[in-house]
Amino acid sequence: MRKTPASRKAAARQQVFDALGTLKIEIPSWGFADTGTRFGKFYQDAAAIDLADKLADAGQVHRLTGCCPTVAVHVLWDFKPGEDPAAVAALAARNGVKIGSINPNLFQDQIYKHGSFANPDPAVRKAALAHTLHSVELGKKTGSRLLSLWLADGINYPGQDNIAARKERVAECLAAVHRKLGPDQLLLLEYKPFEPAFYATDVADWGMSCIHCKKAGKKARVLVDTGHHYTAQNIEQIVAWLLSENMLGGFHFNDRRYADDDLTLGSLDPYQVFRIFNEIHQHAHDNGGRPADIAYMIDQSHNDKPKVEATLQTVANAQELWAKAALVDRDALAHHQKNTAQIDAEELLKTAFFTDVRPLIADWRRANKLPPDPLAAHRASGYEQAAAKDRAARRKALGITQTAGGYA
Ligand code: AFD
Ligand code: MN
Ligand code: MN
Repeated sequence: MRKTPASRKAAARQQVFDALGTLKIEIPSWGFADTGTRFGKFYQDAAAIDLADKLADAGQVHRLTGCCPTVAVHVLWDFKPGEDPAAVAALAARNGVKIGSINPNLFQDQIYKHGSFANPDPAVRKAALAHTLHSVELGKKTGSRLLSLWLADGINYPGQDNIAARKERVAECLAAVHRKLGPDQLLLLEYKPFEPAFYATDVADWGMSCIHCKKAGKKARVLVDTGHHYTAQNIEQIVAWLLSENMLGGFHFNDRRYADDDLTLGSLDPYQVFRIFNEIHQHAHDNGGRPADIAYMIDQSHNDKPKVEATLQTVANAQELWAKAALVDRDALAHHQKNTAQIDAEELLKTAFFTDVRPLIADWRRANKLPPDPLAAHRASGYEQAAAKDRAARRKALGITQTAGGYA
């Protein structure tokens, strides 16, 4: 039956509604606290001081967007020594959210100067493994499914260490972690081409992460941080390969211009994000409509933008590009691909990408009893001003003063 403009419009609306209903985006606790670059920090009165503030901010984002039910936590930045994980989970629940992925910290302690899992000193590897196993147990108590592991390990100079030996040290530790995972837990191994190491990072690309994950066991998957690629790299091709191998665990979303800049997702290159989401929708289409079991997590911490506003903006960007990618006519695309009609195929993607889905997203939000414009609703709520007043007063009472080098 010929499609009429009205039926096409109705179909697009349903596609967008269905797509938005499946997208859940995890927000990072560290996105709400003051942060900086190696050149310094610019403090914000409304920035979160402690985990309670971070969970309150996350609750505000989820209340306004309806699609951010979980919060990624950083073990050393969010949990005081001996803190009760069950109490943290209850605090999250009181803010309408849940604790999501657990991020061990294997890069700040002085012992990690020459790496953690890859360190030539067995005592350092033992300490790193102990912290990571503690993080696994913590995740079992917070009800977290994902252990999100980033190794900053690497060497800065040729000859500094035996590259293959470092690979085996990492593999041994990953296998030990994998053995301790709970029945429903997954280990996500993040890769990054450089920084803080500048000659050879131990888990530098998707291939290294994939090999480590396959060796570690069936509950290990690759974590793709969109900022962790060289400028020319085709990220959506990596995503298609990992999906095809059932090795894609999920994403850390951000955008970049030069390196791991942690800029707002879609702020520099929205078409790249659309192409990544297009591969995910294509994979679901090719697998009987079953969406891949992957985690969509934001990994941004803005030095300049207001924290909650920046998170709301990121979530809205992700929803918009996800909805656009859902509009690609997969049957027509397959037809053009079969006939190597490359211009028609490309134009099909561009038609979806240039479709303004914002009115449909606003309709979806209204249908789900959410504000049609979360950012405007946040600004009208007075949340930011109240948080700034409360937190500035608490910093003063705590004697926390902002200095050039950090809080004193
Ligand atoms: C830094 C690292 C990596 C990690 C994040 C949170 O580059 O992306 O996931 O910190 O620990 O951005
Ligand atoms: Mn990351
Ligand atoms: Mn990063």
